[in-house]
Amino acid sequence: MKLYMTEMSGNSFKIRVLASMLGVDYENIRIEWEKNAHKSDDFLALNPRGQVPVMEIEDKVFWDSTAHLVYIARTYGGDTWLPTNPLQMAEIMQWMSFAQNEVQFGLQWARGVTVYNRRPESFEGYLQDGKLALEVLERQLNKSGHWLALGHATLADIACYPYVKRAPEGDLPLDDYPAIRAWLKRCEALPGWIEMDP
Ligand SMILES: N[C@@H](CCC(=O)N[C@@H](CS)C(=O)NCC(=O)O)C(=O)O
Repeated sequence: MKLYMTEMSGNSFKIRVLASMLGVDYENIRIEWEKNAHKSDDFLALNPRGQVPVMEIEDKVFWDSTAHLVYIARTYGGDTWLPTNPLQMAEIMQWMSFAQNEVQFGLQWARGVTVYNRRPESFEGYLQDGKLALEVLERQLNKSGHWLALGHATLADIACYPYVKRAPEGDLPLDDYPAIRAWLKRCEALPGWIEMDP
C-alpha cells in the first residue's frame, strides 16, 4: 500500500493515525507540495482533484480519505472502527459525511483562508459553516458522551478530528465548546495515536 501525502495535510493525517493505531504497514510518499506537485500531470493522473491523500492499494488507486479509512478499517480493524451491521454502519457513515461537508467546507476551508489565503472572498461563508460544524459536534458529544458514535472510538471520530483540532487557526476558537475540547484529548489518548504535524 502506498500513501501519497504531506505532513501538513489533515486528511492525510486521518490515514496515518488509523494505520498507526492498527499497526498497518504502508509506504509513505511525500509529495512536494511547495512545488505544487499535487497539480502536476503525473499527480492529476492519480487524482483528478489534485489533492492529497491518494492511496495505491494493490492495482487500484483511490482518492479521498473516506475511501482510505473504510478500506483500512475493514481490512485490519475487524468490526471496531466500521462495523458491517447496517444500522451501526449508517451511524458511522453519517459522521463521515459530516466530516466531508460542514467540517471540510467550514472548518478546513476557513483555515485555508487564514493560513493559505485561499478564496478569501468566501471567508464569511466558511466561518458560518464552521460554526455550524462545531455546534453540531458539541451537541452530539453532550448527548452521546465520550465518542461521536456507538459509545467507542470509530471512524466517525478519526474523520472529524484533524480540522476540528485546527479550527482555532481558522478563526474558530474552541473556548465555547468544552465537550469538543475533552473529546480531542480523548482521541489523543487512544493507544497508538500519533501527533498531528502543525
Ligand atoms: N475530501 C478530500 C479532501 C482532500 C483535501 O482537501 N486535501 C487537501 C490537503 S488536506 C489538498 O490537497 N488541497 C489542495 C487543493 O484542494 O488544491 C479528502 O477527504 O481526502
